[in-house]
Amino acid sequence: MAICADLVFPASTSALLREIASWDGVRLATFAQADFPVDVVRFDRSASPPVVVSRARRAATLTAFPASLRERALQAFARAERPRTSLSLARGRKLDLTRAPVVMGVVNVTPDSFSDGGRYLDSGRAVARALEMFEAGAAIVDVGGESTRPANYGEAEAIPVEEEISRVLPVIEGIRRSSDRPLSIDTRKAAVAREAVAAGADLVNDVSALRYDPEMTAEVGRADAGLVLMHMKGIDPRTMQADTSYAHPVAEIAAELAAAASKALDAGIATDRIVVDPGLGFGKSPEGNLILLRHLRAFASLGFPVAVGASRKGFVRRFSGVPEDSSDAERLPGSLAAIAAARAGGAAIVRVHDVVESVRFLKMLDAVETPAARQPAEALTR
Ligand code: HH2
Repeated sequence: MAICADLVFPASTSALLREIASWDGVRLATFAQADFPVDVVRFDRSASPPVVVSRARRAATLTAFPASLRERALQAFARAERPRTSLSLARGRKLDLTRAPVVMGVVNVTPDSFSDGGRYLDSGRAVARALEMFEAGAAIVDVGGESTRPANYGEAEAIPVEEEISRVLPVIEGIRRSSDRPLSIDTRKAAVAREAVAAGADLVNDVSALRYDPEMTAEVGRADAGLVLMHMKGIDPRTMQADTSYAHPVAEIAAELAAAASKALDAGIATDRIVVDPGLGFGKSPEGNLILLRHLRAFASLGFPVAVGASRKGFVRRFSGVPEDSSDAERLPGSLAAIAAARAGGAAIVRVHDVVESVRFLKMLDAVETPAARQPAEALTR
């Protein structure tokens, strides 16, 4: 089954529309301030120009288009607006997404991850860290045994599959002795995914979107696990930053994610098990990451929940104005700002290192946006 990559880009200001126009050649001159907010529907593999629709007058505007375009646009709107209330995981479990975005805590059992490398190589410490994250409000914890950092942090060491398994397995088993909360395994390798799911992982987070290991698709299908398809330019983190140019950043990345999702569906992985992730920092320029965050909403048109990982990444450091050798604490304000952007763009999952702070940050945003009548009484009297 082919997933359609026609995308709806909501544009609430003329500056946003101008940015979209710079990729697509939308004729801006035809738009007055009164037309905002608008939606731009960009048709994948289509010679026709993008369709720009005033949101307030959507139905009337669409009837003016030829039937074939109207039908595709309506389907893209329907996919973009479809509520995603849960994600199906292994063993019949579910990740509740009704209060999205939920927090995915990161535990890297590696000596060399760019931000927490070496801290949780000891399995006891990694287990304790994961349990602390659940305690602090993480909905899921992502355990990884291989660094996929870009080369500017020093080339990540390619590690044999046995080594990766020996790092993550005791951690997953250790967590499972104390908790049955949702667990994810961050790996590109089918053998690691198999062992991790057998030990209790519920979701496979593949940063190569099924392109690194030819066995991975069948493995996830067999395991009936959830699957995060993350976009990376190429399949090698060591060279992914060599060329970060895209003809149309959002559309190109979305088309590759659509192809990966089609491959998963063809292998029998159900729609309600799949999450897509634009892969911030994985073959993206600093500005490219901002474009992806700014237009994140468009990825919802693929019809799956969207995950975003900006935590402590290089572009966050750069744009929040902290030095290259900055501490975790110095990177935190930028990481929280990226969470706010991901939330505004409809993200279902935010992948973070600082769970306590991220959960509190999201709680505060929720409180501000929740009318008093719907706030818990306890919060109102404090
Ligand atoms: N980022 C990293 C690793 N895995 N998975 C998803 N779905 N999305 C991401 O953005 C993502 C990811 C890189 O961060 P980290 O795990 O902290 O670093 P390293 O790869 O050096 O271990």
